[in-house]
Amino acid sequence: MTDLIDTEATVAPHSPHDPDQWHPTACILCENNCGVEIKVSETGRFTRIRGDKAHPESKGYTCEKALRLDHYQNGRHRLTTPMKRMPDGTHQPIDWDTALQEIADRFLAVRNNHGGEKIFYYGGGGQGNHLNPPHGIALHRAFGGKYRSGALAQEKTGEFWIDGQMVGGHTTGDFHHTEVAIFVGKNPYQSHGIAEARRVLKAIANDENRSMVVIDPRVSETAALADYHLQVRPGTDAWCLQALVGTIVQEGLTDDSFIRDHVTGAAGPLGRFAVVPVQKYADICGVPEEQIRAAARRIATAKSACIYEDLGIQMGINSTLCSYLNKMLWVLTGNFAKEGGQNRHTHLIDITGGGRQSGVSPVTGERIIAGLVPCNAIPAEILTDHPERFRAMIIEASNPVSSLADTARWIEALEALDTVVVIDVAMTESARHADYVLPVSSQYEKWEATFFTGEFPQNTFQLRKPLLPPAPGTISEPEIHTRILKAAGLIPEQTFEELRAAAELGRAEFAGAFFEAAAKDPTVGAAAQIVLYDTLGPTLPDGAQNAALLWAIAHRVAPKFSAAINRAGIEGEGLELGENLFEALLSSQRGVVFTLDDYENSWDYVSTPDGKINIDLPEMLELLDALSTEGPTLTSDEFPFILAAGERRSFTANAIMRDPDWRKRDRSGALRISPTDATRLGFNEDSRVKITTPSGEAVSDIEITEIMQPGNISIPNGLGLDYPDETGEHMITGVAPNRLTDENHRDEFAGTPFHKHVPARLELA
Ligand SMILES: Nc1nc2c(c(=O)[nH]1)N[C@H]1C(S)=C(S)[C@@H](COP(=O)(O)OP(=O)(O)OC[C@H]3O[C@@H](n4cnc5c(=O)[nH]c(N)nc54)[C@H](O)[C@@H]3O)O[C@H]1N2
Ligand SMILES: Nc1nc2c(c(=O)[nH]1)N[C@H]1C(S)=C(S)[C@@H](COP(=O)(O)OP(=O)(O)OC[C@H]3O[C@@H](n4cnc5c(=O)[nH]c(N)nc54)[C@H](O)[C@@H]3O)O[C@H]1N2
Ligand code: SF4
Ligand SMILES: [Mo]
Repeated sequence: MTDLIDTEATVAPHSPHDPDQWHPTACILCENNCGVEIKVSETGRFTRIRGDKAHPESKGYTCEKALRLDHYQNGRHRLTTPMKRMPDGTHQPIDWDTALQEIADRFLAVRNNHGGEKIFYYGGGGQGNHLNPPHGIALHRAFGGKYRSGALAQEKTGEFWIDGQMVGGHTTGDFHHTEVAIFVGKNPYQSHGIAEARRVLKAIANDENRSMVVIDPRVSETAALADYHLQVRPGTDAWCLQALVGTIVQEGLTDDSFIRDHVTGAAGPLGRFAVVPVQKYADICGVPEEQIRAAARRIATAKSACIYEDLGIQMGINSTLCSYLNKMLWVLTGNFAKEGGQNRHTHLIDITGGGRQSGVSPVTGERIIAGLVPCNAIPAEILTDHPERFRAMIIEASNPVSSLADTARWIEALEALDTVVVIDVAMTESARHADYVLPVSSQYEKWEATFFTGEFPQNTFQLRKPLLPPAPGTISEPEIHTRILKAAGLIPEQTFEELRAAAELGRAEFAGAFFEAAAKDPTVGAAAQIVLYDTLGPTLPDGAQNAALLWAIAHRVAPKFSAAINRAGIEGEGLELGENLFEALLSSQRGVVFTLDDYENSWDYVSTPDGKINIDLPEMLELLDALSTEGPTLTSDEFPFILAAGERRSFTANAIMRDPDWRKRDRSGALRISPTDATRLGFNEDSRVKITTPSGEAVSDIEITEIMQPGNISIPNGLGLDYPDETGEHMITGVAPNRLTDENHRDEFAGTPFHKHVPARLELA
């Protein structure tokens, strides 16, 4: 096998090795990316992990998950050689050069025969690894690729669109300082999403002057801390939220001077909310009217309030409409651009694409929001004889067979493609259906970072150094993409050589040469991140080649956010500011504050034509008018339960953690059910039950618990993954949620799935 191991990948470890040294890095298991410090043994094990107190955002905080990251780094799932699928369906080792040349040739064939836009890119799903997708997207563009997607298009695109229409882009809540925190379908105690989440939640719960409003059908850990838990029936948020907003409008609790000065198009929405039948809608959502009214009054009369909405509505029915209604709670009460309110923020890369729609998908005509084809539409973009169908696919840092609706359809779709390439650390459920599987170095073996930089008033970024050399046989994504690009001959080697020579002279010389090359050859511009990696990259200190794209990013955002960058202590203006920002990002191994704002600066980032908040969104008002006045109707005699397929628990982390031993409790991820339902069906704690939905079935352990309301059942996300045991035999632990979900159950506007609202029935297995 040694001839299969890439020589460049087996460079000597950092030496001398000190097992007692703490290395600063970050946790990669959720979007908070808490700063941590790790001790690494001689054999590469993570022996100790603790929160990094010097990290400007997490300040030493972690949850229990970070402490067990060794299961990610050193699990038995790691791949160490590229694999190629053989005609008999098995995967066999192949050397890197052959694999990359074959991939290049096959993508060229698709481009030449059908057009580059038939190559689809799916990636960027990771919680800690965002340096790779820009390189993957660059490669995709260089081949003429046009369509792509990623996990955000199965959760956040509806909200992105609403924020985009209203204020020009993403908003964030100031939970550390707010008087009233509102969580809609969000359980930050487990899922985080706000820095130091549990500290913040407990501080609010323990302060009699502050309140928490939670809308959730379950008594989640967060709901248990709430002052107002509106325990809705699953899927009834559109009615509950209207009842809240209706109360605010009808009881004269709106902030009229704020609306007059800062809001455009209020008349239409206000007219509708003025006639909401609050009592009736309270009945539909199953929450006492007085409780809704009390929560509405508390929100509207507070000094400040802010909101976090998440999968409980974003993966539920009426999800884009619910996002719109949610935002009414902070707009109509004047809670924008202030301490404790909702705010716009800066970014390094705007992963929301400003929430803009850019056309529709080629076959099904679904809205493309934030540049992403709705995930639920992708199989239908492949499984058709439509001439515009996708023919090839690059999948990296994502596992769509496991993470997207309807596993069986996804497998069928991957099998139908001419060429599928999976780039991952593991032989995933998706990789099993790929023609080529390329093993990458883990996130602790390469320079990495995330672009979940969405904080306000201070925004931070952390560039992480590798703690370990690449695992034998692995290389990092930018190198993979560069080699495929070169194997396809998409940019002449001479261009790279000239740019490398310019980079040796200095960054000013490099900038001139780069723009000249891009003007001559559009592929240089299309593949800019790869070109930077291969030319500017080698000049960066400490081998930080993967971070070369930060140079372009720094120069792009410096003019946009110059005042905020200066306030963060990064000095200069114009090109000098861009260079200083780049240096600050490059040396941010414990995190750096790159922008610092005052609350009123939120208005600087509002990019609507009149600089006001626009709430006149005809598409949403139409949905509102068309909404049933009777409540949701997805259950039936055949499927009487509503299954929430994908709850966040203390040991779940999407599909990043494959080793079931990682989970300290609840190893198989039991289905949660109320005592009332369990008794009625004759289940006890030891029962194994069969879950049946219109699209699949599965067998699960159960946990009988008062936190579930009757009629609502819940399984965790991130289980049902394949993992080899000590003897090498493959085992699957727990239920794979997307064997039970349906691609057609999706939001009519943004195409986001109804994973929290799957009709189901249960019986003893
Ligand atoms: N531990 C852990 N943390 C994670 C992750 C993980 O895998 N594990 N994943 C990360 C990712 S990628 C994301 S997107 C976030 C998601 O974070 P969350 O959205 O907070 O997580 P969920 O548990 O999926 O859903 C939140 C709540 O929605 C409720 N819900 C279900 N149906 C309804 C409904 O009809 N209406 C309302 N209002 N609520 C409903 C559920 O009861 C649940 O308490 O978590 C992140 N953090
Ligand atoms: N039914 C249901 N489905 C869901 C959800 C739900 O609640 N219910 N939640 C959804 C949500 S919100 C999200 S965000 C998605 C996430 O789903 P995906 O976008 O598929 O992302 P992950 O599950 O995190 O998978 C990440 C992959 O990256 C690999 N990986 C780890 N490190 C690296 C690296 O450095 N480089 C590369 N190339 N690969 C690496 C891991 O092995 C894993 O295969 O799941 C979604 N799926
Ligand atoms: S999983 Fe826990 S430790 Fe890791 S980033 Fe999220 S909150 Fe922080
Ligand atoms: Mo997510």
